[in-house]
Amino acid sequence: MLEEIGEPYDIELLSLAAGDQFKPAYLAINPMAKVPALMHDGAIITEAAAICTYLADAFPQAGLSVPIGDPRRGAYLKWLFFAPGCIEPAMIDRAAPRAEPARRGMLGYGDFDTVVNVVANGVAKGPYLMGEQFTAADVVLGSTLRWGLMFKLLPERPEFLAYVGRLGERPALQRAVALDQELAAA
Ligand SMILES: N[C@@H](CCC(=O)N[C@@H](CS)C(=O)NCC(=O)O)C(=O)O
Repeated sequence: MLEEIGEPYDIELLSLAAGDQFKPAYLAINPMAKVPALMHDGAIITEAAAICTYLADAFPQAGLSVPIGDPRRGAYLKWLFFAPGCIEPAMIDRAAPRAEPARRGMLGYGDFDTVVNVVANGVAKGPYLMGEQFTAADVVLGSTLRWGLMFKLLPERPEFLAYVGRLGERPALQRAVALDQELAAA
């Protein structure tokens, strides 16, 4: 998301393996002991989807938001919430099933197959969730799909593969992946 915004930023790395996320200095930033966290203009924002929504609104010149008043805003917000609210819990429940399965009505995401079908329909037409406009919703949902496919938590639906293929052509994502690899190797 930061590479898509194109403004300068600093990264502060934590070692999750060493438990940096549980140290008081970081718990003061995010009491959930989870990364990522963003600091901007003195404000701290946590939760990846909230961070991306915030950045898209804070830097409108990047064109990654669908602004208030635009009739497409509702669909944009739906996709931003859909990844952490439906896709991620559906994948995790599939990977680590409950001893006693929950009724469909108890699960906010309903059921895995419906989630997969709805997302596949959402990305099928493309090139992006909102059509020609690439938005923060693609950063959030696209990251979730890339992660789910990488760990084989999602089926390799042709719609998913085509969509993440399009995302992979974006120079910002290529820069971010290269930076991740550089940081991981350091
Ligand atoms: N709800 C959080 C979840 C973030 C998350 O799962 N972060 C993982 C790394 S990808 C983490 O911090 N794991 C460290 C731990 O749980 O100790 C978000 O969407 O930002």
